[in-house]
Amino acid sequence: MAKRIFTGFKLFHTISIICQGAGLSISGFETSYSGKHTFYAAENRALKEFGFAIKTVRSRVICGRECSMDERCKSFNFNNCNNTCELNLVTRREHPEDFNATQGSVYFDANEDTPLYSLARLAESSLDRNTSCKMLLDAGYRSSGLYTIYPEGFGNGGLRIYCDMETDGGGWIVFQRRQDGSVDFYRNWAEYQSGFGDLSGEFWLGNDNLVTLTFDDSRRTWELRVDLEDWEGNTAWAKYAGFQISPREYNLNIGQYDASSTAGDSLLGHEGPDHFRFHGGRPFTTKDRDRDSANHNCAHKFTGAWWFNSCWYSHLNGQYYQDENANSRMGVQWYAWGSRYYSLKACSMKMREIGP
Ligand SMILES: [Ca+2]
Repeated sequence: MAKRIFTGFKLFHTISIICQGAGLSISGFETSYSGKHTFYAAENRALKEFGFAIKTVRSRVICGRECSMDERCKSFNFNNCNNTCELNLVTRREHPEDFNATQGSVYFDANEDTPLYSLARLAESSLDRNTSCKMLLDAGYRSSGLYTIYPEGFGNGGLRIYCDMETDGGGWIVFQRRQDGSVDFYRNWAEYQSGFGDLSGEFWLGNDNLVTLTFDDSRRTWELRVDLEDWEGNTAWAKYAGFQISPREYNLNIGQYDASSTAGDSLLGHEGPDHFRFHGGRPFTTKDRDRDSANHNCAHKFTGAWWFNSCWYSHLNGQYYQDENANSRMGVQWYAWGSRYYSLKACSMKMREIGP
């Protein structure tokens, strides 16, 4: 591939803030010159490193015509400030790592999904101060892994997190993971409060962090997703429309269960004889702090920690076994998946920002 043929452009580094708001509302336009082309726009974006021609033109429409006249041109960047038109050899889908947030630039190609990647407003500071995995994803980061985010309440150091950028559209902050039993989850209140484990492996992000993310910043709302895997390699998931952990007792506040989920609902609960085992609204219980509704301590009895009721329909912080631990209630459990006692091979819990 002809990668990085032309790397001399420094054009977009000098755009001033004056250009803000200059974006037009066109999200797609047609230009015809030896055939018909339709281009779709992503505002405040540019594909870097693959330009093969640059010129100054009167408008984005002219720039589109220039692109459609040259068969090498697969996409282009138009700069609202100085009317420069940069023609590219590739598209953002081929090189997502070079598709960057760029103030005042508009990126065009023939893909009708492209307008979804527009950045409506782009404060200078937000370029490297994203506050969630969803914002990182929208800014062009497509690889799952470790990132630092800067949400309100975490100060200049930010919060180190693992972003899942692949599952269900990506943009998820992972806050719990089990996969091999390498980390002990039978821990006390203070440890669950601050978090423990290894963000790249097994871990709990920490109840105080969950409160700061979901409760303290009331402008933001979150959805919750749980991913499960059994010992035969089957997977399932469950999703909830809301997710918030409240301060002090760390109650689990969750919204509606997504009926298209494959794992069944083992959190929110329902009317009926089993309602006392569900978790919606319940405070958190650890071996040294009993907030469950049983006359004993459920965390102690099941060697874990959870939003126990009396006691559980799920217990993803239960003791890890190297097999399904058949027919036992001990283990990493999600009862609704097949309505059975079964200790899972792997699971993760993640949250994603909803809305703008
Ligand atoms: Ca109790």
